[in-house]
Amino acid sequence: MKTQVAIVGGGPSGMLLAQLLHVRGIDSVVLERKTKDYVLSRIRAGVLEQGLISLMEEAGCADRMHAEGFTHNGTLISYGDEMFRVDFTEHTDKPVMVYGQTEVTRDLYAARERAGGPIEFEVEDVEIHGADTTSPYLTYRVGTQERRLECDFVAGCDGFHGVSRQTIPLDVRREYEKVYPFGWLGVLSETPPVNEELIYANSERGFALCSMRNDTLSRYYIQCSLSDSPNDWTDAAFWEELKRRIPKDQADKLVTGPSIEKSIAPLRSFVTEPMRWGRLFLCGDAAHIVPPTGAKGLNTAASDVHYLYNALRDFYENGSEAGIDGYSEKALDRVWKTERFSWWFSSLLHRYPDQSPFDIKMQVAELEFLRSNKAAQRAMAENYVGLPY
Ligand code: RFL
Ligand code: PHB
Repeated sequence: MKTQVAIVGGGPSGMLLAQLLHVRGIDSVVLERKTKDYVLSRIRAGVLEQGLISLMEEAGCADRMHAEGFTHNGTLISYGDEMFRVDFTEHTDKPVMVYGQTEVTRDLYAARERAGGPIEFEVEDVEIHGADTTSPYLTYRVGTQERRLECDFVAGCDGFHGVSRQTIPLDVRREYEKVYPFGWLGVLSETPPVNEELIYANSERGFALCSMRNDTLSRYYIQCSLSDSPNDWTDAAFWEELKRRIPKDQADKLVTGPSIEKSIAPLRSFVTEPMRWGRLFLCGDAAHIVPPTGAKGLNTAASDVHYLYNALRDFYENGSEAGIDGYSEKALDRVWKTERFSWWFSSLLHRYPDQSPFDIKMQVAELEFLRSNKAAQRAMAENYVGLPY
């Protein structure tokens, strides 16, 4: 089999890239390790920046998002019983949209199917060959069948545990990592959200986040120990703990109910450099991870897709290699800025095991500064709604 762009990974990065390329008449084949049902059962991100919204529009996949997504003009931040709001539109003119990653991915799959674009599911043993030549190819297995895919370019959109990053030789790759000493326990429940905007809560018992998918579906998170398992937490224990971490007036109106999904995510900051090796380009979680505080993971994946899609267009439409040559540098420049914001916002809101009373005073002072200082709010809002591409 032969294609122009081989895409490893059918998560949101891979599917968005495939659909954008399709709109411009550039062929791709997507290879996905799991089944479609499995990919669409993962509950992850919930907040979309304008950049991703625009890319979904350009990909022709934005109708349901615009009909069902919710525009949010600000967010709430609490510490103890204090709560304040950062207004995005006042400071940046840009809102964000609440629309689940699961739905984004579902819309992209539907578009791919309508377009008849090839996707191979349940592929195993994917190997990328000749990425440092002008004629790379992939080998992989589906069941007992060995297959080969020849291509001009490989997009490594296979997430943090994929093969693409590992294909870049160790003497070329530099990795930067920070592992946080806690995780997030997340619960999805068919209950109305406690508040119409998200609440990021710093409490002496640890961080909590009140988020949502729509008027009847809520998503809540609490900071937990890395040694916890979701089964250690009954629904009752989860609700009890959440209520203790958010302001009392919010806790009093929280509607609880059975969880329909419960999972624990570790928190990590990670970047690999460079994001390009020859004709292999890394996109999204394959190249970088942020802690979810600030909702930057999916959105940063989308900005990579933007740079790569435009670089490939420039190559196929104008014969220019400038975009592909500049891809890694451009993408990394924005990646490091979102790494900084996610790290800062995580540091502001979580309890750390080795935190001293002085460190806690610093968190409170920073929260009070943010509460009262318009310039600080503006900096926060600019990062939250998404830095320009
Ligand atoms: P994904 O989604 O991991 O998709 C990679 C795909 O590649 C497949 N794959 C392979 N396929 C073929 N061969 C192989 N060898 C393969 N190895 C892997 C996998 O099966 C998978 O389908 O990466 P992608 O596309 O780069 O997308 C990144 C986002 O999923 C991620 O950044 C976000 O979910 C992070 N994130 C959030 N981001 C936001 O922007 N806003 C949020 O509100 C937000 N909340 C979150 C989050 C992530 C969370 N977890 C669980 C880590 C909340 C949570 C709890
Ligand atoms: C979510 O709704 O899943 C969500 C929202 C905001 C975040 C992280 C996760 O910062």
